[in-house]
Amino acid sequence: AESRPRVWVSQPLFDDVIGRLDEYFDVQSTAQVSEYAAGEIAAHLRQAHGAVVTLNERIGTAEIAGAAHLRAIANVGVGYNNLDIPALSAAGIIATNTPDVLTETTADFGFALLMATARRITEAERWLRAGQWQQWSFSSMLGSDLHGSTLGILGMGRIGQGIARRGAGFGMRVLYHNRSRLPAAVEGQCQASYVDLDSLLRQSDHLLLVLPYSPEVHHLIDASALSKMKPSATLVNIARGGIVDEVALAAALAQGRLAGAGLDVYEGEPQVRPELLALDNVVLTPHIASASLATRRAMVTLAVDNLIAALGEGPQAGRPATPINADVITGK
Ligand code: 8YV
Repeated sequence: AESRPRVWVSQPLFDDVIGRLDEYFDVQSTAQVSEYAAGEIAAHLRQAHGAVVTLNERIGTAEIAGAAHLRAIANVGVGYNNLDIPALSAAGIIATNTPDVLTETTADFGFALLMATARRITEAERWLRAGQWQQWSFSSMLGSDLHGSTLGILGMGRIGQGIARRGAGFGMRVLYHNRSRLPAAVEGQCQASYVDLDSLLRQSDHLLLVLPYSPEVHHLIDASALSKMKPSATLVNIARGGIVDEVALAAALAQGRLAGAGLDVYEGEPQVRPELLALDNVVLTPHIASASLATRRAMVTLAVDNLIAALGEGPQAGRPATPINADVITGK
């Protein structure tokens, strides 16, 4: 029989969803969560026509060197800072991501992290479990309110808008900053007002980071930005760790210049800085904002459909639903 295109799946995802690739391709997948060296990724890609990857796999010039057959990479995740898009485009490789399907789940989690941080839920639970609840005290574990406060959203894409709608529902005043201002109709739907970054930092009682990572926003939230925030404010990051200078953040939290932080993402994840681990006023979760069962399944489903289409198969042949570098497809 004629040999079929080969697909590499970098991590264990959902076997039944990944199994749909078998109809068209020879699939090589792994049963174990794997951490790959660059050379190992390159070796897998050299054999492959397509790949399904996660944020754990960094793919750039070195990884695609010698990947003569590679035509498509389906990233499971909306953020794609793990991919060097210019390098993939230059090599004629289509890249796709998984927007939309994770928007509401991720916005829900942003709010969960905000509430846990503002109301000190995990801190209070640690205290209780440690047997320190000897008597009820009127003045212990006092947090800050969401209702009536100002919610700041940095990055007003799909997830940011989902968070804005939730904020309005909680009776918060919603401010946002974004590379570009949203159309008035969209601002109206989200009940959110545009402000410059400086005003966002100064006015927010609760600041959520929901912007895509790029080198331009590396350490955007540094010591100087943190110094503009209210000492009573909380900061929540569900975007990418590199947006925040964690050393400056830990110092601000330790010195009472910021009330609390909720972090789902880290500069060196899965490593978390000891300075952060040592603090009580920070809620730390392991990059799980999109991690509901239904949404994680929907992400893999979209990635699989994208790959099938990008490799010219199935009902959408040649037209993956959510390409990152659509110019590769159209040849423009
Ligand atoms: C994913 C994410 O878990 O979508 C993103 O950008 O960070 C998460 O939803 C991750 O990308 C999986 O690869």
